[in-house]
Amino acid sequence: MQLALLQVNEIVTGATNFWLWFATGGMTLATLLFLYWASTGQSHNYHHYMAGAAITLWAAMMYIVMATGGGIALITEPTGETRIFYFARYIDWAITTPLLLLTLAWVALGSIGRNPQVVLSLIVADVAMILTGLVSGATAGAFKWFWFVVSCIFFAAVLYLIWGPLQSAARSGITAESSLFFPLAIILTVLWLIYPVVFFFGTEGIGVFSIGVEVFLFAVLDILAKVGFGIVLLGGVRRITEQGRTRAATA
Ligand code: RET
Repeated sequence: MQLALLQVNEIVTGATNFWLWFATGGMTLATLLFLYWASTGQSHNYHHYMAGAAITLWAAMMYIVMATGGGIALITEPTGETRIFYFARYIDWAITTPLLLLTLAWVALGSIGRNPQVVLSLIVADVAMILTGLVSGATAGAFKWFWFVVSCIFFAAVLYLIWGPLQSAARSGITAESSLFFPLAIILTVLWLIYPVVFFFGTEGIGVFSIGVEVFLFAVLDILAKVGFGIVLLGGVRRITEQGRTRAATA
């Protein structure tokens, strides 16, 4: 146990820590940017900006937890090997992924009230995906694969709801922002599909990647999936409002 703790200290103070602080900085800067956009943007876009800022703020807090050595559990595998498990990630994702889906649903539907069943199903399937993923990562031994498969099934349900009902709502063009749906849904789908791959090859899975590589990959993915996605969404919403205003002024 003592040895395991010493090893943990050594691993967590190297490049791993750099990437955890890097992500903290990226998320904090993005929060400031989104809040600035909220204060200078049109009030009817306020919910988009505030959701964007809430997502990056929550992620920044969870990254601080991890960068300061918290949010870790040591899992001892049946082989006797001990691995570090960053459960704080899942506290991040359990809050931020439903919010990301909510922003996509707003773009497609305008308001949740237009199709509350789809939004609720999306959020339930998504939270179930994250929580069963957490159980998978925290499980020692082969049974973790059972939870991995369950999590993937919930993920398939999330993708089905995005590309089924949300897509058809976006196609009918009920919202001014519906043209943003396709780029956003594609970015989201591509990036989100990489998460289970990193998990599979990482320390929770078959262990091809070291903890350092895994922390780096999740940091890059988290920044793209929250900050990159947020910039495309909020920049798009801003542009569409400007175009609407110019059109109104010249009409
Ligand atoms: C896990 C492992 C188990 C199987 C599946 C997973 C999917 C995770 C996803 C996470 C997305 C996170 C985002 C975070 C922040 O922006 C839990 C890795 C399917 C899709 C987008």
